Amino acid sequence: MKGPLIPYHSSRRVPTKRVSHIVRSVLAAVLGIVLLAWYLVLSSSNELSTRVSPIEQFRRCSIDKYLATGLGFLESAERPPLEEYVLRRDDLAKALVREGVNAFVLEPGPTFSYYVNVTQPQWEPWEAEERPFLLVIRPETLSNGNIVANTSFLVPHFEETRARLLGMPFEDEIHTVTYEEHWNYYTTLYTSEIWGEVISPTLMVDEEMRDFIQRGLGSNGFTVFGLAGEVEAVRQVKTEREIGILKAVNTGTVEAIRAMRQCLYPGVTENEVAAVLDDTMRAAGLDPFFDLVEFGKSAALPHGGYDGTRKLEHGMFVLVDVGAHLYGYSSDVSRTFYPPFEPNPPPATHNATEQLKVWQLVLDAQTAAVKAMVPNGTAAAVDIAARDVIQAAGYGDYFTHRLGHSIGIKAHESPYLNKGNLGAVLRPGMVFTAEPGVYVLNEFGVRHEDVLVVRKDGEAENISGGSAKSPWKP
Ligand SMILES: *[C@@H]1O[C@H](CO)[C@@H](O)[C@H](O)[C@H]1NC(C)=O
Ligand SMILES: *[C@@H]1O[C@H](CO)[C@@H](O)[C@H](O)[C@H]1NC(C)=O
Ligand SMILES: *[C@@H]1O[C@H](CO)[C@@H](O)[C@H](O)[C@H]1NC(C)=O
Ligand SMILES: *[C@@H]1O[C@H](CO)[C@@H](O)[C@H](O)[C@H]1NC(C)=O
Ligand SMILES: CC(=O)N[C@H]1CO[C@H](CO)[C@@H](O)[C@@H]1O
Repeated sequence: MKGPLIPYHSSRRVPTKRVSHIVRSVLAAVLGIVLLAWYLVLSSSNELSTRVSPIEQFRRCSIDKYLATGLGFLESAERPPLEEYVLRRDDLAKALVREGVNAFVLEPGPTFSYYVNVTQPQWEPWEAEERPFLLVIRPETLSNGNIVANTSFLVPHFEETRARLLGMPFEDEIHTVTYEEHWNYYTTLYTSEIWGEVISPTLMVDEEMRDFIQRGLGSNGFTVFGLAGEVEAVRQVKTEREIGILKAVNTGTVEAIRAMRQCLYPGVTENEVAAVLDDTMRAAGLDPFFDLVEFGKSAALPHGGYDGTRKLEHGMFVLVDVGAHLYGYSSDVSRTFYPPFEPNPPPATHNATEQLKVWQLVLDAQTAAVKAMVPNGTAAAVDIAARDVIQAAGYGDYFTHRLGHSIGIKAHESPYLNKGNLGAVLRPGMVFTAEPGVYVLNEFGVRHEDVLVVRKDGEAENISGGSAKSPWKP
């Protein structure tokens, strides 16, 4: 068919047939290029996926297994609302009345964050400040007889606005007592109107209050007492909201270990396992802050000491002790187990008889400790219950540390479970780790660490995902 000619300029006259031919060639070329590019991309990504390093496969496997649990443990956690902070301060006010002191005074740190939700780095992003920023909580008896907290802050004048901008959990504006830098700020606090009729106020200070501030208060009219009794007990006894967060973060940490374990392979190093375990926890929004991974004889040192380059081999126990944060609360759990490639039972060449015996012994000791974790029992009795089991089996000298500690905002909080702590009496709502261990130098180490809540009736409640079942089911 003869198409119309392009009129007007002869040099531009090209027959349609030729046009469509050119278009077709161009299209074919473009298509060819696209196909080639597509092929190249596909083949290079194939090549990439076959080139994924063992460590990267390990990481993906661990995170996938963790996510496959559905992360249901997160459901028990919610950020403490404003009412929770009001409740904590009012409980403190009642404790101050019982202890007969006029105020509790503290500076930024974990206890400060417990009462007013500001962490030390939030107030002091560079370093601990030499200018005191003090939280002063006084009990006040209302006309109906209720005792509530009345809170003030001692703050440098130029920092007053910054203190208000912290948005601390109070129903009303915060009350401040301000000082200029050339003043004696202890006298400023002493002469402030907050003491009303009280002539010579008595203060209880937090255990983390720095010495120069304690002495400053003590030599400027106040009588200063160290943290003790009912005041200390306020933060030791956890609310159900706190227990909900502790349960989520501790169960989530154990579940991460369980997921990671299924992906272990011979030759991986301790440091690589720690990095993958950290990434696994991050996949659930947990924020790891320590991670101890020890293979074989590394685990004979309870807090590590080797450089983390030992490679995983058949017949080795893996000991993991790890902690993470969620909503400002800590986890701290340990598991000792075999990698998935260790046959059950292990072959005779793996010399596992003693390891297996000790694994069960440490679990029995943990179970005995949990049974002793009852209201009105002592911290010492819990430690002794576990220690007796290990001693009776002839391993007493190999259980070289205390049984455990309380846990909350900090991983290690008072009361501490050691056999000398006869003065600390357990109360419902206290949360403890139970972490007996046996360490045979240059051979191996075993530790099982769970987190438990002392309950009013019955056995302490495991809030770390249930205790270990076997070296293959940690
Ligand atoms: C406590 O602080 C956190 C982090 O800054 C914040 O997300 C949360 O809303 C605060 N809680 C209250 C009750 O103000
Ligand atoms: C807190 O104490 C101050 C000083 O004694 C007083 O003026 C104020 O009314 C008290 N606040 C409350 C809410 O009771
Ligand atoms: C087997 O393990 C024990 C400790 O559990 C150790 O004393 C012994 O030397 C080991 N034997 C061999 C052959 O490795
Ligand atoms: C613990 O001791 C207190 C005070 O002595 C007592 O009131 C309470 O009933 C005791 N609780 C248990 C569970 O024994
Ligand atoms: C649910 C569960 O497994 N609870 C356990 C928590 O850990 C302690 C200590 O081993 C056990 O005694 C509980 O049975």
